[in-house]
Amino acid sequence: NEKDASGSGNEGSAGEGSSSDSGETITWKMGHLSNEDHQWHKTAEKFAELVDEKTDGQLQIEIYPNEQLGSETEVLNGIEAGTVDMTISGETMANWAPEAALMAVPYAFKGQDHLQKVVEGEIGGEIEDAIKEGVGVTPLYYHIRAPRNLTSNEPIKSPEDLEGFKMRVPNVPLFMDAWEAAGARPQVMDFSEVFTGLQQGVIDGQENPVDLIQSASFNEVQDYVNVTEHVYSWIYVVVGNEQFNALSEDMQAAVQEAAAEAQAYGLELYETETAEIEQELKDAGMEFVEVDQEAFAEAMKPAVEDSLTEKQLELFNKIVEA
Ligand code: 2Q2
Repeated sequence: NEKDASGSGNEGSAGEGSSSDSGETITWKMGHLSNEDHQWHKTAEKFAELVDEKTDGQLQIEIYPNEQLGSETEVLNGIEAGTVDMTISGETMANWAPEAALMAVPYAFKGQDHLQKVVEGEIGGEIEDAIKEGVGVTPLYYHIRAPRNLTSNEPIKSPEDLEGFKMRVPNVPLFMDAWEAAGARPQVMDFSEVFTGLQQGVIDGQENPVDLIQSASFNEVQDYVNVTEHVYSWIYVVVGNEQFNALSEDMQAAVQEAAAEAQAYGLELYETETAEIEQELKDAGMEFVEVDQEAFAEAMKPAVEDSLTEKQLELFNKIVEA
């Protein structure tokens, strides 16, 4: 956790200052981890277009895919330092806002409908507030995500098959705990390093939704998608609070309008593309393996309960009951 409390200003930011009424152009730099063909990138491009239109060109958004501006954690730190303005982030933000862990608790959501109800409801609002305060960024819109699945070069059907299995997880403490409890040997690694890690045998596997498996070409170095569906989650597109608050009210409204439209566009892509991606991964030679999901859920449960603080557990129970 590299982020400290020293709130540096917006100096040196890609955003060229706060005088948004003077007709000056402001530029926001956005760094994220997927490739250019991924739904997050295409949606971000749509968002940039809409923002350009709705602000008469006064706010420009430059998008850098593939962790070109650094890992998810580095970019979050960069937003605070003012060297970058926007990113796409979810449960990694739990390192600054514990409530964000609830976005991706293993086996907490019963599926997409349950998830959507939570995001759109009171609990989602609570998590957004916590992110604003703890991370210093404002969620603009979100993407629903396909469930996370474990990839490997040997089929993994139950937790017993995880013995000695070295795997990568993102910078999310709960994921470390959950996979350790299930019997694997997890380690934190930046997304852009995972392909090489798999190729060189530093790790045996990783876990992600099908779209990111495709985005990072993991099919070239992994044979199996074990359908653990251990995490249903969503992810936010965020901008630094300072950058957002520096805009005039009109421009803020324009950004929010663009964000709502981008979100609808992203959902459409998610709904049309997810099954296609699964088929493309199969065509590329990946085998989808049915697993004992109950056994994984059971194995991870104690870690989930131990790892969550009392406050997080409260929110967790609200989610389960939603
Ligand atoms: O595996 C990853 O790196 C991505 O799926 C995401 O970054 C991950 O879900 C979280 O770190 C999101 O905050």
